[in-house]
Formats: sequence, C-alpha cells, structure tokens
Amino acid sequence: MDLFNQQDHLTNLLPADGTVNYYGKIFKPEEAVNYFEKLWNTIEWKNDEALIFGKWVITKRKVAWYGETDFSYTYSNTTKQALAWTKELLVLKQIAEEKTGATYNSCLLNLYHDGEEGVSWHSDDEKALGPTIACLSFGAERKFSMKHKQTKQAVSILLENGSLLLMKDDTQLHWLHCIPKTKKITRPRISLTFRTIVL
Ligand SMILES: O=C(O)CCC(=O)C(=O)O
Ligand SMILES: [Mn+2]
Repeated sequence: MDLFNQQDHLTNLLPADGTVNYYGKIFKPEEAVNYFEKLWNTIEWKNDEALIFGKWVITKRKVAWYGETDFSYTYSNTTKQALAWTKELLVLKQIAEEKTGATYNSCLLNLYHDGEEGVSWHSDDEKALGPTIACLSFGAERKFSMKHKQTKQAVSILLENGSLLLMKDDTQLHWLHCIPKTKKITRPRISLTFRTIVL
C-alpha cells in the first residue's frame, strides 16, 4: 500500500452515489500559463459536430481528441479518430496519473474562447468509457456544476488555472455535469479530460 497516496487528504465533493475530488492548483501560475500557450498553439483544435435532437450542430467551443493511435470513438453519432499524443500531453497525462493513482489512454480537450461558450448538462457514460476521468484546467476560472439525476441535488466548484479534478466510481451513472455559460468571463479556458477507453 502506498502510505503517501496523494488522494488521502481529499474530500468527496459529492454527498452520495459517486466520487469527485478537487485537488486545487497543482501547477505554479507560470507553469500553467506555459501549458496554456503550448496547448493553444499545438493542439489541432476543431469545432465539434454533434447530432442533437436530430439536428447537426457545430459547437462554438473547440475540441480535440488524442490517444493511443488507432483509437476511434463514437459519441453523439459521430466517429472520431484519436490523434497521436503530443510531448506535452504525455507529460500532463503522467502528472494526472501520478496524482490520481489511475491510468488513462485518451484525452478529450476543450477550448472555450470565453464565457459565451460552455458545455451543457451531460454525463460521460458511454459504454466504452472507464469510470475514472481526470480533468486539468488552464486559463480562465470556470464554474463546474454537478446535478444528481434523480434527486436533482446540485454541487458546484470553481476550476482554477492549473488545477486538477477527478471524477470516479459511480459518478457518471448518477450525476450530470456542465460548464455553465456566463457573460462575466471574457478570457479563454482549456480543459483536458483524461479518460480510459475500453475496447
Ligand atoms: O471543460 C471541462 O472541465 C469539462 C468538459 C467535459 O465535461 C467533457 O469534455 O466531457
Ligand atoms: Mn464531461
């Protein structure tokens, strides 16, 4: 057993039916700024297409999907092919793995240009997806909201620049999450959600 398990001091943000741990800022401000700029410039950002209520919608936020090569992954009726890990993504993946004590084989990245862009209520509960998702945030602080599917109980947390959030156990089964839109935020944010695809 690892006596210095870095999860020991963490409290569960959820009252029941899942586990969400917020690690706070794990990078120094200058490191976080460097990662933001590197990711902004090197990731192959694309507007996402999704079939929502039978209509093709192009999202304003940009996304990118990286992972072990040859992964393809279907969600919202679109099939995506994973791009090969970049140097920075591999470093960040390793940091996320060390901090959370889990391993990941893919990463969905989001780029929100400002508060007018967000992601609506959903859970990452696709069959091919493992239950553990680690989320790194760079740039503008955004609110991360969670809502229980049955009780509608709500929990939210501010995701700071250079911070790490972990969702695991039954979280995706019982809880929805979103990044609410807000007019108050004018600066961009990049999030990296490390996941495990089980084929
Ligand atoms: O940007 C975030 O922190 C969350 C994004 C998200 O929920 C997702 O990509 O599934
Ligand atoms: Mn999600």
